[in-house]
Amino acid sequence: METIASTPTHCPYCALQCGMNITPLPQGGVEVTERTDFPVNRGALCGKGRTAAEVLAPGVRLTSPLVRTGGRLVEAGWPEALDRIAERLGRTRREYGADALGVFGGGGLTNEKAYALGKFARVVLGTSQIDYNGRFCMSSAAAAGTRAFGLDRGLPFPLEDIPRTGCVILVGSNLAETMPPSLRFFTELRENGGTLIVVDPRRTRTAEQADLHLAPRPGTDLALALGLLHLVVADGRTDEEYIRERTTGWEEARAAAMAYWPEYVERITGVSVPQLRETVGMFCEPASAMVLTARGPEQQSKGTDTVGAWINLCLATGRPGRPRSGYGCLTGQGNGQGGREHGQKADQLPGYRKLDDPAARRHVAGVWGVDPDSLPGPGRSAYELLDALGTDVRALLLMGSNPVVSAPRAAHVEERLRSLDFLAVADVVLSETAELADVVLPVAQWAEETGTTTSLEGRVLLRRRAVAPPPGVHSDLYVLHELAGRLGVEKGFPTDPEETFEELRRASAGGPADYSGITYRRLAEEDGVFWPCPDEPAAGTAAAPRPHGGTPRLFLDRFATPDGRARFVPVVHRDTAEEPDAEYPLLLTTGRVVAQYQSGAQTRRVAELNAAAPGPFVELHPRLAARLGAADGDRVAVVSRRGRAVAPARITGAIRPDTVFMPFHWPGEGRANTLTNPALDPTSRMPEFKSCAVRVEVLGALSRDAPGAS
Ligand SMILES: Nc1nc2c(c(=O)[nH]1)N[C@H]1C(S)=C(S)[C@@H](COP(=O)(O)OP(=O)(O)OC[C@H]3O[C@@H](n4cnc5c(=O)[nH]c(N)nc54)[C@H](O)[C@@H]3O)O[C@H]1N2
Ligand SMILES: Nc1nc2c(c(=O)[nH]1)N[C@H]1C(S)=C(S)[C@@H](COP(=O)(O)OP(=O)(O)OC[C@H]3O[C@@H](n4cnc5c(=O)[nH]c(N)nc54)[C@H](O)[C@@H]3O)O[C@H]1N2
Ligand code: SF4
Ligand SMILES: [Mo]
Repeated sequence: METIASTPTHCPYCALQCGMNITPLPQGGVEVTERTDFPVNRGALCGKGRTAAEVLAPGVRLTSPLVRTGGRLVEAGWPEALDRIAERLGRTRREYGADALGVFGGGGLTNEKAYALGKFARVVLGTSQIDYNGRFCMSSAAAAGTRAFGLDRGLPFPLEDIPRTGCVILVGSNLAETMPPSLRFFTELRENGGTLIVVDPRRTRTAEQADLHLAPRPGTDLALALGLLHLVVADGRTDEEYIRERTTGWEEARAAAMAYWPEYVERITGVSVPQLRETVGMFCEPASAMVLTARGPEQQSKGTDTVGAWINLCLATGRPGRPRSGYGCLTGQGNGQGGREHGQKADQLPGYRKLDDPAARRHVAGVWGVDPDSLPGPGRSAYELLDALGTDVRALLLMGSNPVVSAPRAAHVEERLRSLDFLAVADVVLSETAELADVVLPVAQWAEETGTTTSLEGRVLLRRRAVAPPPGVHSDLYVLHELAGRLGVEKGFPTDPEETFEELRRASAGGPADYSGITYRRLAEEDGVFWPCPDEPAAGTAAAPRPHGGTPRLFLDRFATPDGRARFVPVVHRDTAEEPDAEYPLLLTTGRVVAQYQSGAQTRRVAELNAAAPGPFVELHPRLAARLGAADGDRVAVVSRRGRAVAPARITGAIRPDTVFMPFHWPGEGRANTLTNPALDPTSRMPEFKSCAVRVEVLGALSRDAPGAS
């Protein structure tokens, strides 16, 4: 009997990038099986990864371009669809100038696509108006990491260091649901005698694993970190030698923290003084310790300073750049790390270079074969770009995001998208955003095309093509190639991912995220390569040089700042942009459930996942529910200054009584982002997804109120 070869590859969804095998089935379709040899997940997959192949089915995904005709989206051929896009982009540029063209990308796109999209915007369209959904994700941690260490790589060490450290403070991550196979590292940490502290306003599945759970009021992590630093200083637990030799700016940061007396911090955060003291003891006692943050403290209008405060705590206790120690951010999307390095961000060029740096412009323009002066400057951040649609920005090309569901103040964003002169969307499914488009292009998916991603560890991985896409489907690189040609740029947009990667290597060479020593050949043989990996020998002898091995652990000798020292940043606590008041007395926070991914565009199309998580809900504490007169399952309206969302109540003692929680995976009346506040962090331009003021109204239970319903 013929055996069909299976292809080792990686999951299409989150930043853990679990290894999996894909085997084509004789009857059509593919099977996903575990792959035990990949060290990060060692065969474990969550339900999303296990069922990912269902979205490849022709009935589920798009297989023909759609062009709006007489108000409706109707099937069309590729040449017609591409001609329409090129013609409309060209016309808009002639009438209104290049900055009337917008581009919106995504952290799920491979490195090759993110690179090509950024180049397309700057070289073909000539617009500065490009940004991407990573701005909604880890941009605050990225900004704080760059400020303190001179470099942003989410985790500066591999996950395998976690079980061997002494203590981890996990701030606002629910990884038991958002990256289930990674929980193993924390279980092993505790088995090895280390301790886990979880900071989350909810007692999540992750918090249940912790030795200590702190449940602060949403948006107060900054005060919490300052209070812990105050106690570290007061108890004489600072590492003076480390501070002297490896940092600058301590005096100012220390002075700023000294105002945060434990009792004052207890009043702001709701975390008790004994718990603060216990945390400091657990964190300072062992020889090694880590702080890891995720979206809880980061998606705040003070996210950058909040992460900065946690970094200050790590620096004062001598953690970063020491073995099995330091600060890390748990990046979220499949290529959330690589997607922020290669130029789809408003202020950035490939290799994590800065668009306003003359040397960076010269280098990249040289690789691209264009005049450095022809490259536009930095543009608007994601929310500001979406907010400008229909006014300054009149035509948009969108690839790899579904902002109708995932952007803050989503009803307004939807209205802005509708007001565009022209919207083109490339997607694998007809997302809620694609439904608004003038042209929709059906693109290939992870199992159907080769490309690289960079995981939350900074590990560059090869995702391999295992099956051919169905007829009628082309890749994102083909889309950019064809549009570039139609807009007069014949060269420089190959459809082959490896050819694109070869150019990315050269563009990134010498930059902070240097990929020049990484090749597809190497990635096919190794379990990924950690950047930076310059194209120069780093080991072996002069006679027998060996290629650079990549950099699993950063900062061991020096930080990436000009003087090699980490920088303390003096930060102070500030209120949430919208504090509760008489009219809106509660705080809403938002997040995820294990069975749905992001805007749900892909996972809402998988039956097993929908059965597990069929729709939105509102978590209410029993005391709050009693005060409101809400019973479990009652329909409740959550109302903010931006709008109203309706979903069933889920009553649980796992949440603070002053806080309500909604997952954001669904469109329609239960869309959490109808409510959220687009107040932006001044540095990272991250919106405040994790706290806004709301009130809850009970609409009544079908079972109790509606006659005849039961
Ligand atoms: N199942 C699933 N997995 C995913 C995703 C998904 O959509 N679904 N998305 C992926 C992506 S892109 C990302 S970014 C990651 C996100 O991964 P996580 O950051 O783990 O996800 P969230 O649920 O957004 O937020 C984590 C926790 O923050 C808490 N929180 C809310 N407000 C605050 C606060 O003010 N302070 C603190 N300390 N905590 C707070 C919430 O209660 C929540 O439990 O997940 C990735 N993995
Ligand atoms: N209230 C609230 N809102 C949030 C968050 C929150 O915690 N709370 N979290 C924010 C965060 S962290 C994130 S990352 C965003 C994510 O939100 P979105 O940016 O909406 O992310 P996805 O839902 O993953 O959308 C990706 C889209 O691209 C398509 N796609 C997948 N692969 C490809 C590809 O290779 N090419 C193309 N062209 N398309 C592809 C998918 O089908 C899908 O329609 O949501 C943010 N919104
Ligand atoms: S944890 Fe993330 S990478 Fe792993 S299978 Fe689940 S969604 Fe995929
Ligand atoms: Mo994210």
